[in-house]
Amino acid sequence: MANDQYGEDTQSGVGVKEKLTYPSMYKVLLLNDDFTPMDFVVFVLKKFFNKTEEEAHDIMLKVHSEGVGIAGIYPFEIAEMKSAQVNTYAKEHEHPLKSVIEKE
Ligand code: TYC
Repeated sequence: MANDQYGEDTQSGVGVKEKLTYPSMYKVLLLNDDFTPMDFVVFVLKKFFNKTEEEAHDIMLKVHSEGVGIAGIYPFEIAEMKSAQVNTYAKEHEHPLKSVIEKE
């Protein structure tokens, strides 16, 4: 075995096809409903998706008028966690706000 200056094996990888892929990304979507207060949706977008007041307000209005909108786009585990956090938080506050994830 031949090692380079970093102690890495430089020989036995011969013939092994190296393939690096990027993680698939998932959209975290917010769904409209008739009852969740607009201020609560804006608060959620700031709290869980690090949006500014203005960004959060724009997204909330888009969801309100079009039925669905993108809160953020993340690798699967992160998207799943944020979506679950929103659903748990909304439930705790007795609002019907729902989030789902969708492969980009
Ligand atoms: N439609 C709600 C209302 O009129 C506001 C709202 C916006 C609810 C976005 C959910 O994801 C949502 N109070």
